[in-house]
Parts: sequence; C-alpha cells; structure tokens
Amino acid sequence: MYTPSPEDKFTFGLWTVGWQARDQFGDATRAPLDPVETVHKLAELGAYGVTFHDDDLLAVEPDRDRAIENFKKALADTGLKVPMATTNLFTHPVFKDGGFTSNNREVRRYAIRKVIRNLDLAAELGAKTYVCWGGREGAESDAAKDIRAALSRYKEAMDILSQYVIDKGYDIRFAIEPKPNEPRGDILLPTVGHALAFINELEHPEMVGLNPETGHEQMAGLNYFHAISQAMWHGKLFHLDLNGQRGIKYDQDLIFGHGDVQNAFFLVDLLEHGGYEGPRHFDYKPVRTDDKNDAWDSLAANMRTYLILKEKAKAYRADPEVQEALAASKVDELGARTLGEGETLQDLLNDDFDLDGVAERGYHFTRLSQLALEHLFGVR
Ligand code: ASC
Ligand code: MN
Ligand code: MN
Ligand code: MN
Repeated sequence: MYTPSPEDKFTFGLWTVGWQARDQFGDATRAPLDPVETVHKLAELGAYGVTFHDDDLLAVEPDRDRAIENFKKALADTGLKVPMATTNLFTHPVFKDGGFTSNNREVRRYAIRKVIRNLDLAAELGAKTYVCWGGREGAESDAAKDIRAALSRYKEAMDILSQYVIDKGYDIRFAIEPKPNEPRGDILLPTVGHALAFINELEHPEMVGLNPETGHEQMAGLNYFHAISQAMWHGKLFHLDLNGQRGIKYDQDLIFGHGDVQNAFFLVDLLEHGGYEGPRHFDYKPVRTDDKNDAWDSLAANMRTYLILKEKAKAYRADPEVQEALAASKVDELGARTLGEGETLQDLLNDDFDLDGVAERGYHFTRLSQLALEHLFGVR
C-alpha cells in the first residue's frame, strides 16, 4: 500500500544518500557511493528520477567523460529520469567567499563557466529545472561585503545564464533555493520571500522560480506550508526539496516527516490537492550514525512517509465530520470575493451587520486542528 512507483514522481539527489557524513567536528563515517549503484538502488526502490551536482558524478570516477558515460548507461538500464540538475559552487576552497557574488571577479567568472558546463549536460539528459543554491553567497562580517553590489552581481549571473538557455534553445527554467545561513553566517536571498522579490528584478523573471527546502525555511523560524503556498500563488513553485528539521538550529536535512510532522501532513495535502505536478524531490542526509544499509533504508523511509501522509490527507478530506468542521470554520468562505461580482464599493459601504454578535462568535479551529491530528495519529 505504501510502496512507491515511478508514477509517484519521487526523486533524490545523488548527494543525499551519497553523503559521507563528514561534519564540522568529525570525519566521514561512510565510504563514497558509486552513482551507478545509487541509480540502480533508486530504481529498485520505486523512485522516478535522480538529480545531481556536477561534482557528484565524480564520486568514484575522477575522469568526467567516463563518469558521465557510466551515469548515462545506468539511466538507460533503469529508465530513471533526470528532472533537475545543479552546480556545486560551495565545496572547493575557491568558493570560500561565494560563486556568483565572490568579491573576486575571477572567481565569479569561473562560477558562471562551471554552471554553463553542467547546464549543457543537464539539457542533454532532459532536465527541465536547474537549481541554484547559493550556499556560499554571503558573509560573516558586515564589513566584508557590499550587499547591494553582491545582489547586482547575483542578478548579472542569473541574467547571463537565462540568456544562455534562450540562445541554446534549452527547455530549462532556473529555481533559486533560499537558505538563511550555513555555511555562511548570513546567506543572500535567505527566505522564499526575499528570493521572490529578487526574481522581479531579473531580465527574464519568467525563467526563474523557486526550489524551497523544508528545513531552510524552518531554520528561519518560518512555516514551510506557508512558503510553498505563497510560491504556488506566484506561479513560482518550479521544484522543491523535501526533508525534516527540528527547530531553529543547524541544517539537519532529516528524512521527510522526521521533523515537524504536522506541517508535513498539511504540506502533502497542499501538494496533492493544490495542483503541483513536479517531482517530489528529497534533499535529506542519512544521519551520521547510519551505516550503508541504514542509508539505503533511509531512501525508502522518505517515500514511505510521503505516501502515508498522502493517504492520511485523503482520509482527512473525505471524513464527513472534517467537511462539516471545515464549513463551520468558514475555511471555504475565504475563497469568496470580498466585493461580490456585480457589487459596487457603495454596496459594501452601505452594509450593516451585527458587530458584537460576529465578534463574539468563535471559528472552531480547535476542533478542526484536533480532527487533523487524530487522522495523523491514525485513531480515526
Ligand atoms: C544543494 C541543495 C542544498 C545543498 C546541500 C549540499 O544543491 O539543494 O540544500 O546543495 O544539499 O549539501
Ligand atoms: Mn538543507
Ligand atoms: Mn536543498
Ligand atoms: Mn541540503
């Protein structure tokens, strides 16, 4: 019942299960994974596709051409798709002050070259989305960076890349992934809202949308369900990174649902009933205490959790008591225009109502929230 199949459109980055668990304080606890093995494992587990940073392909085969050849063969053997690709502009020490927004112009030019090289491969593999996570675009000191100039250089890079895609005729759109901090003390475009405003300043705003990650919004104390809702409202939910996070702390990249499970429940309900048709992409990291087999289990856990929540959301919506509670809480009434069709402002100005009576009436959200929780607990 909770067994994934390609129709569920589950996708994973090579860097997720492939993370060797090197952290700030300790060395790797797992050996590198061959992308070929990961692709086969993903197909076996029922995933739809795989995504990658340029450098992920080189995990065990340093020769780029041979690594690409091996990867392509694994895709052909399994039927796995590549809906998205991205660039690693954060690991190499040359990016210590950023890629597109490094103070050093030579680094900025190299970053654009590195993206373009992988964009060509992404297009060849059929990717429709190209993610830009600017993890190193930021600073620790306010003395170190002219933020306004940095935003101009960020825009310049996005404009150059958009024009490149147009000139090449690629069917690719960009998706910016916000994050508030880590690895930089403060990262540019820290939240979905900041990124949305930035996109409006670009030469080709229609080609650039968002790739919001669960934990990244939650690290800023924000609500991922709200963030995804607003991204959808703007027509900017081009892609998404699902995972788990427990509160405002370092980026945990936990398995989806292993953080705020109530928020995950409403998120799945939103994606399933709100018309999102893109990949359900997981960007998580197997915990450092996992061995290789545990890490394979963690791939399955993300998909299984999503499918369980999908089932729960469906049951919640179908429950007559929930439907009645939704109506009592006037959830649908928010969809009605405040000034009705054919009404004039004067009609509204002429209106009268029982001010004290309406003020007194409750919205019964407690009952509704408890019903949702009980569905989630599996006791209804
Ligand atoms: C990405 C992306 C992230 C980071 C991180 C790297 O491309 O979406 O959140 O890189 O996963 O460890
Ligand atoms: Mn993360
Ligand atoms: Mn991510
Ligand atoms: Mn991540």
